[in-house]
Amino acid sequence: MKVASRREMLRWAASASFASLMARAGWADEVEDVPIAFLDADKLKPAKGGMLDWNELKDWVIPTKDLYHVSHYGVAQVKEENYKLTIDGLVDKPQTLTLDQIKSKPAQEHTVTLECGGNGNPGFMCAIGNIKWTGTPLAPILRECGIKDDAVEIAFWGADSGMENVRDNQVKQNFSRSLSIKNAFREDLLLCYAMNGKPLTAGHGFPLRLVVPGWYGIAWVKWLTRIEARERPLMQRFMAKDYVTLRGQQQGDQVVYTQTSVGPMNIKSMVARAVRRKDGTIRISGAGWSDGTPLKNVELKIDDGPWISTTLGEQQKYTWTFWTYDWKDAPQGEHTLVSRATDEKGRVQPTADDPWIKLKKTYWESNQQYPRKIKL
Ligand SMILES: Nc1nc2c(c(=O)[nH]1)N[C@H]1C(S)=C(S)[C@@H](COP(=O)(O)O)O[C@H]1N2
Ligand SMILES: [Mo]
Repeated sequence: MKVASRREMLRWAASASFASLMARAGWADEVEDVPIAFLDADKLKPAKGGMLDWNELKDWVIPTKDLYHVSHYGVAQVKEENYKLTIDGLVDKPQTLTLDQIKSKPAQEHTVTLECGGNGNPGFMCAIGNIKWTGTPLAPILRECGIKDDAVEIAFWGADSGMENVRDNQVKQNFSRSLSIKNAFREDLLLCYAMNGKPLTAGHGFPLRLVVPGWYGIAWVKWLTRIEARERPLMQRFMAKDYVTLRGQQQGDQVVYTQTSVGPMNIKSMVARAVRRKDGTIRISGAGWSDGTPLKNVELKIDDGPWISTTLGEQQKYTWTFWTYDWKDAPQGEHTLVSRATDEKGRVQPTADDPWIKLKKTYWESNQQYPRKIKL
C-alpha cells in the first residue's frame, strides 16, 4: 500500500468511510453506521449505472466505472497506432506529436472534479465525479510552438464528428471548443492520457483529452486530435449555439437577456448520504464545489429550521469538498434536508426560485439548491 500524505490522511479522516473503517477495525466504540434511505433515492439513482450514485458516495475519488459519459457524436474509436496530435494555425512552429511523444513529456497528476454543464436538472443529477487525471501540461507545448501575436484563441478539435445545419447548409463538423489565449495558457490545463492510473477508456476520450480544471465538462474535449491557434473566435455548435446559457437579469424595470457560452463552474452542493451512528446521531454528508474558489462554508437546513454550519473536510483546489453534520436527537418522521454552499468571493448557491435560476431559460449551469427527503 502506498503511504498516504498528511493531507490525504486529513481528508480521509474527515470522510465517512474513515468512520466505518475505524469501526470495522475495532478502533472505536462505534459499530457499522446504518445507512438511511432517502425517500427520493430512486430519482437520484442512475438508471443504468455508469454514473454517480449520490446515495452511495463515500470515496472522495470515485471509480472510473461510476463516471457519467456525454458524447454528442457517439464514441470515437481512435487507434493508438494511427493517433497524432497536430498543433497548427497561428504558430511559428507547427508540431505533430504521437502518443508516446506526449507521454514522454513531464507528467502531472491532478485530482479534479468533472461536472457536465447539464448536471442539476431533473433526471440528470449524477453527471459529476472526482477523478485523478494524468497528463502533461498544455502551456509548455503552446510556448514551444510559439503562438503568434494576432491569435485571439486556441481551438481544440475532437476526432468525433456529425452533420450540423447552419442556415440551411448541412455540413459535417468535428466536435470543437475554444479557450481564450489567457485561459489556454493556465499552467494547470492538462493533455490527459490516464484516469485513476489507467489509460483513458474509449468513452472518456482515449487516447487524449483536455482537462480544464474549474470549467464545465463541455470544455474538456475528448479524442483530441488538433489544437489550433486562431485569429477569429469559433462560433460553432458547442461554443455558441447548443451549450449557451440564456439568462435574464433585472435591470431597473426591464429584464435583460444575455447568451453566454457555458464556461466556469458555478458554486454548488448536494446532500448525499445519511447514516445512523451507534449513539443514535444521524450523520448527514455531502459534497460542495465551485470554479476553484475556496468554499467558505456549506450550510444545512433541516425542515424549516435555520441554516446550520457543517464541518468541511480538507479543501483542494478544483475538487469537490466533502462535508458532514451530526444531527443529535433527530425526531422520527419525514424531514427535508437541503444544503447551500458559499465561496470566499461571497457567491451563494441560489434557491430554485432565485431570479438567477428562475430567469435562466436554457438547461445549462443549473446550480440551485436541491432539497432531499428522508424518513427516520
Ligand atoms: N470530443 C468530444 N469531447 C467532449 C464531448 C463530446 O461530445 N465530444 N462532450 C463534452 C461534454 S458535454 C462533457 S460533460 C464531457 C463529458 O466527459 P465524459 O464523457 O468523459 O464524462 O466531455 C466533453 N468533451
Ligand atoms: Mo456536458
